[in-house]
Amino acid sequence: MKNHEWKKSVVYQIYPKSFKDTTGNGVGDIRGITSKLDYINNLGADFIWLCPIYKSPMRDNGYDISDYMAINELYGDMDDFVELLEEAHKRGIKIMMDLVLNHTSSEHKWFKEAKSSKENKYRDYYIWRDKPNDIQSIFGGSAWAFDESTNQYYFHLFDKTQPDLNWENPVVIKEIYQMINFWIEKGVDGFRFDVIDLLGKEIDKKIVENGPTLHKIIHSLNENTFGGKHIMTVGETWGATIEEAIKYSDPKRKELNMVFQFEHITLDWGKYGKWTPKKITAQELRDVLKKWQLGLKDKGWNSLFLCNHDLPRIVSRWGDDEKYHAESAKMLAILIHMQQGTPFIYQGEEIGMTNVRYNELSKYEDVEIHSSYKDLVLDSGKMTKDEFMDGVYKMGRDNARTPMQWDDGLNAGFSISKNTWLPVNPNYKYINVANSLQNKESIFYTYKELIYLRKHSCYSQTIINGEYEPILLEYKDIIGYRRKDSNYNIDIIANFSKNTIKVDYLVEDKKLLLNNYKGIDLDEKSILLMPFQALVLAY
Ligand code: TEU
Repeated sequence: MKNHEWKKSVVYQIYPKSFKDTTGNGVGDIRGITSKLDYINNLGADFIWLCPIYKSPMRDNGYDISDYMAINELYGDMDDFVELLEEAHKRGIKIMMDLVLNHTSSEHKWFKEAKSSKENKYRDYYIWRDKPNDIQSIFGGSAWAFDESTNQYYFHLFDKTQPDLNWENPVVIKEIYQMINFWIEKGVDGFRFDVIDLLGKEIDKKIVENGPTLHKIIHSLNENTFGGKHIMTVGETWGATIEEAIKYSDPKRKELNMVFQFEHITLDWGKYGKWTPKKITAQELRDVLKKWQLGLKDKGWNSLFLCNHDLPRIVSRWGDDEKYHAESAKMLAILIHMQQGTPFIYQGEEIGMTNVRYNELSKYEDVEIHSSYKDLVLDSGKMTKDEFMDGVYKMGRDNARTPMQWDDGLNAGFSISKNTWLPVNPNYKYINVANSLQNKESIFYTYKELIYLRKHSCYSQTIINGEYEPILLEYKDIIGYRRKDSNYNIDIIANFSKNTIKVDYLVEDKKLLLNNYKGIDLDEKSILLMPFQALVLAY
């Protein structure tokens, strides 16, 4: 994208299956998204990241694509998509597609052909070996599946119904260019590239992430498709270091506009990764945020997020979804959004949607939950079922995928169907959009204000381009930082705990831009921060 426009954008992520159902089948759809564009416009986001809407057997809810150039019938058709694009554009909202280039569905024509015989012209679109090595699937178990009819193993880093494409095959790469250009011609405005860091892998050497050909592949993608066009690009990178992130996002290298990296959000992963979470401290989080803010300064570009469709709800995770629901949700929003980078808001985050708890494993839909259960509980016995369920409640992906809570009516206003594909979180009776819009003190209006400050206020330049400097380092539960340029200083002070903390800080005549409590308890030299209190002061 030109003119550094990605630096000014705020993205709203939509998981179509759970956003809004207009047909009454219990599953969200494209027309549902179109019907809610005014809501997104009201919030102030100017980009939508649309999770995959392509034809798919939906084993991984669209991250298993069986035709990159067709719309999933569950969600509608190409006319619906074009209408969504036009209606979004009318409102100044752009649409970013989610592209899964690492793998397809095993239902994709390419894979069906590839599997039919070793001589088939599509065979080399995928990765086949006579003997598997010990690379593990990200969803648990071996990354190799045996194909009986051709007597070889194919490689799949995710589910076995998601075979990895062979990025060493130039014909595959050409097909992908054509497909991306098809969407560019349709008028889309951006791409989020799923697990982009896996494309340059060298399987026989067991190199999976950040392989030797990765940046060459991305640079060529840029040159042959979106480069020089009005397209925003984001790369999902689980294993990026600062150095890697700069490679992706330094504009001079002509790769992508920004990375979407997870170092801060995996800080609380424990022995068995996400399934055994541990408590995060303010210091750990502050250090990682600081590392990325300073590390990418003037060299690369980061996205700012706490939630997405793969992560639990942040208010339940790092806040307190009962006693301090609104306070902690607002504090987390302020903490993340006032940094340098492009903010991403995941549907429902702006109203403080929380984790869900179904009492049966069978009620969960997510493929990752079930394959990890098989791996960690049934096959290896590393965890007991109870321990695993605890992990699911805290960290499972379905926490983020429950239907969007629009109002306190049937199925939270998501659908008129008797059953929704995933049960609605019972707290929709009070946590819902209608309530949030009515209550001027709601979490929604904090997000709205954060977007307004970034995009339209006199502090815009300071928030987008200003320097970053950590402050108040002597307080172990406080995360504080200053943004500054020649016009303004903006101090962000967040209490990342349930304790009340006295902080030596002079408020004087600084302008209070945001406060998630009604007032500030202060004297001449200090402020008394309430549990999860967050302040933004400018001067
Ligand atoms: O996610 C990549 C990914 O690695 C996640 O599966 C992640 O490891 C996991 O959720 C954390 O426990 C992307 C998509 O965002 C995800 O929805 C897909 O399932 C995955 O790729 C496969 O396409």
